[in-house]
Amino acid sequence: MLRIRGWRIGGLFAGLVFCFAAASEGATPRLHVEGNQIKDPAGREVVLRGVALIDLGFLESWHGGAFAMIDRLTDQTDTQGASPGWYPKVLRINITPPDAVDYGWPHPFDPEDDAFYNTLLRPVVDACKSKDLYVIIDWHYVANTWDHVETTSAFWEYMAPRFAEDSHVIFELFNEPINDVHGDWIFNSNDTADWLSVRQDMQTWVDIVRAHAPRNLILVGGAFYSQVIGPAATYPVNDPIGGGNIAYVSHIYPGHWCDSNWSSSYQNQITTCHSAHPVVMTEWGFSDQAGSSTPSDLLMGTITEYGQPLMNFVEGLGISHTAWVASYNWGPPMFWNNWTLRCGEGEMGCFVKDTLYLRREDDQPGLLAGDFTGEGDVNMADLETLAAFWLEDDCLLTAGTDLDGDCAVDLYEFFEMSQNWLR
Ligand SMILES: [Ca+2]
Ligand SMILES: [Ca+2]
Ligand SMILES: [Ca+2]
Repeated sequence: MLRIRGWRIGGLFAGLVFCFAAASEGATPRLHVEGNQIKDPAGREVVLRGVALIDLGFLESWHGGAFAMIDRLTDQTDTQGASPGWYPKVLRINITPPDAVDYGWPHPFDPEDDAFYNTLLRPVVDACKSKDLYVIIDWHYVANTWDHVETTSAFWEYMAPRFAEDSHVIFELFNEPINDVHGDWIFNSNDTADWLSVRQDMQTWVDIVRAHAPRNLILVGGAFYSQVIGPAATYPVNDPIGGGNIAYVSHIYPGHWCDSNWSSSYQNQITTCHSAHPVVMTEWGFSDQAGSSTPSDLLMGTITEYGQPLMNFVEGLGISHTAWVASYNWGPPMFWNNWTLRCGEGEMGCFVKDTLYLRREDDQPGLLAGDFTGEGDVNMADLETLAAFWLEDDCLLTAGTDLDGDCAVDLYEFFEMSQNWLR
């Protein structure tokens, strides 16, 4: 009788151990800003690397499906290119505002209707969590911020409370502001005025987010399609509750990087901002056939001229990045229309996959000692886990809780946990 009971208890505990072990491996703890770096709860510098998706509703209904795409981009048996599998750490989810497209796309966001959230966005965000991925929720306007204050405020009023408890969710407030206030392009004395007009509206949205979600990392785009971010070094957005967990967004394409007259000016915007704040490059990408899918040479580039030197530049600064875009007909595309990767000197698909693989173990977030539940915090839930295994010394049972490899959960683990209590 006792043995049977012991078995049952053992089975129950073994199940718990599996649960905790899985949580520990799925390490997407909360990230925060210190100086110009993004850090994990233990204070380690973090660089997130990944891929940007097209509009979520479009992807789900017209582009092969969102979950199929997530599976494709995390397939560790995909041997295309020079790498044995996919290793992104972040996916950027484009949510295109309904009023930004001149005809309806499927699954539009509507603050009065929870269908988009319940049936698509929340399941996708949870699927990413289960795959150990951070998610950037990208409100994807390409516009003057002042034309879209109301809809953008409504979006963040809706999203911030719903994802406040998700340690793996990052908010990108407004993809590409334009805000060329004086109509004089950029790299002149009015750059600051352009940025300050962006900042005014970004401040509105930061304040909204922080009223509901005090701890999620926020990404703020710059003026002129997220290329003018230098003035943010001197005139940052204010975090109304302190903490300042705000990074600035840069988008750099071949037309910027390879422009012999202006390349250094674009780079200066990044290095100037980065001297004070973290920068995240949420879009970069290229194809030497870009002209066939887009009307502009902005996207025309190669690995040698653009892809590799750009990656060297951002990695040298510790800038996180997501490649645009996981598609076959949004550009520049990573795929052919049979979902094989575009590869070679003039294509980005294999280059992105191989870059993610090479860097897969660099600058990765980890858990705090004592965060047995893997959420990024050390609190009552972890104490309950510790108590459940207290003085247990069976290695099989304590695998997710024992910190010093002696199989026992005892004062050592209690002390380690107490050092990080409520961090
Ligand atoms: Ca201007
Ligand atoms: Ca925890
Ligand atoms: Ca131990």
